[in-house]
Amino acid sequence: MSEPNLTQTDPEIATLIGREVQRQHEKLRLIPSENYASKAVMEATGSVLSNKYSEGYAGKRYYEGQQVVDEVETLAIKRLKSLFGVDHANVQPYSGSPANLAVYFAFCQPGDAVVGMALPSGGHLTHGWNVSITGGYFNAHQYGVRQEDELVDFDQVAKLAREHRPRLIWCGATAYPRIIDYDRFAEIAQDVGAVLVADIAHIAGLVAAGVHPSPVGKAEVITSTTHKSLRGPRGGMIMCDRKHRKKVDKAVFPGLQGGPHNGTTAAIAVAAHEASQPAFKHYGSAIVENARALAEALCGHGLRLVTGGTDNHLILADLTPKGVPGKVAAQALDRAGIVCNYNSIPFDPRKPFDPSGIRLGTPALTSRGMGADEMKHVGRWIAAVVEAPDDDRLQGRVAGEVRDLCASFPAPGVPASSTA
Ligand code: DSN
Repeated sequence: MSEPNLTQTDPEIATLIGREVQRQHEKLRLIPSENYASKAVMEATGSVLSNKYSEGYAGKRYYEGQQVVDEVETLAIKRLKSLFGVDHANVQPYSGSPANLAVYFAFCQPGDAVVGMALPSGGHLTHGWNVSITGGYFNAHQYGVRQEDELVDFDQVAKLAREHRPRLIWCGATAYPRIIDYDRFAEIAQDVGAVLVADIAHIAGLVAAGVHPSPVGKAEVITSTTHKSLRGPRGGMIMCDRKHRKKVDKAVFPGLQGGPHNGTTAAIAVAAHEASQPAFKHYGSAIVENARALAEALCGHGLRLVTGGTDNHLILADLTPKGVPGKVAAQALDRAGIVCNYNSIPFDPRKPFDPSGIRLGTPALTSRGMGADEMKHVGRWIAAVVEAPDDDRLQGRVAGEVRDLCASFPAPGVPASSTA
């Protein structure tokens, strides 16, 4: 008798996954940190490699049977080194937060000073925000953006660096729609002898495609997730200068983690291969063009965008002038088939769980092959729903139009839906 499949073994979970398949087919996924990984990436992720334990690194493991895994991990590292032009890559971090924590462990003692971007200005929790372990165990000083133009306040970065002489300066963001100026950050870090760490989680795909400046040669350490604009599996990585290799590897294992997730490692290798193809350059450009087109459409419909627009994959809309809280808008949009997240804006007078903004991004829509024409429709739908978040009939009508649009743009990596 053949082995039972998921539907036979656990129909409840199989049904839930089926519903998620349908959701991913028929909704517009505009959360900027989400994407559709390719079928090849999904296959590698769910492969037999995840049955294997491999604590250690290639050639130096604590378990036997690494004939295949050693080659897989070596290939992933080689491909990332070539894709980003770095000396070293560690592909074992389970995701972005563990990657960042490993960097603290490699370079800092508890209580050491660090400088990072504040969460409400667009930074990540792990860049030293107070509710994160990174804000609790280290002496974290946070910079923000300038009130007048909502761009990184480099005077504040320099002042904090001079005052506190941090071990690490973090740059990179999760809700910042403009180019990160790595030269300015590197200058400040050099002046005070700090290690500059660039967290490129959101923009890794844009960097790989050459449509956002690369931090290589400016930041000694670069961290990232692998599943956002890079279109890899859910995972993390750390890239660094040769001189930091040992420290970084030791911090990840045995410092912070046990066995790497080998299916993920293989899928990172696949994603790095895909990102090295000429088509990925077009993909990266299209993400940015789509974000610009969506930003223009939203501005045209009277929405206020933080910094006035975008240079990357991400848009932060301040809904204060519309008198609609971000959460109310995000929930109404979800009912209309448009999925985004509510988000704080710089100097937000509202609380993080009920902030003034929504955050939108174009990587997933671009993976479906949508372009500037589609962004105009999306912008119109978003503006209409935000104007009337209680209008159920409008949301139902938009959800239908969204479903029709999605039907013409198949979602990569998502199996055919039985109902879509
Ligand atoms: N949670 C991610 C994001 O949505 O930006 C960052 O880790």
